[in-house]
Amino acid sequence: MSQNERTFIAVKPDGVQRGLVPEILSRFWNKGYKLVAIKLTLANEDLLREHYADLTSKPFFPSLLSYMLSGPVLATVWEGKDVVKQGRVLLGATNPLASAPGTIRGDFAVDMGRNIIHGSDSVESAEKEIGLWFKKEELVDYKPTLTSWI
Ligand code: 3AN
Repeated sequence: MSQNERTFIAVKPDGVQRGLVPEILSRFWNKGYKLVAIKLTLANEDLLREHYADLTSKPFFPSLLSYMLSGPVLATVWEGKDVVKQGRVLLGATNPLASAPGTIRGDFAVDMGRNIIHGSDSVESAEKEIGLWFKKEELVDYKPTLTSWI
């Protein structure tokens, strides 16, 4: 845990096309996190194979791949205290049947194969994922004026 911990959060193609981007960004801002990188991007297969390296042998991997390639993804990096774990709390459980109301998946998803959003599951994965999706110069280093208010 650290004040400067960072996580990678991606709004998946279904979340982007359902117009959920403003809602999702608000939840992270309202919680008190600092946005340090953001871009709308089309993933490619090589990137996704690295991003989901631990899932490539799963039976659902081909459908996960085509889902993630089906439209633009909003890739973001957020910074702040415990942001990796807190980000997962804001997301809700992977399976929408288990995700509590009040979480992003609990409020907006019904299908595990279309669960709107990705969030890093550990500080190590966050570092790997940030490096995969962003160039160093895309991470904006600034001091928010309201930090001390949160
Ligand atoms: P999370 O995204 O919550 O970290 P992972 O890493 O286990 O969950 O799975 C990555 C993505 O793979 C999920 N967000 C979901 O889109 C898809 N996925 C995981 N398990 C299944 C499954 N059993 N059936 C279909 N898709 C799945």
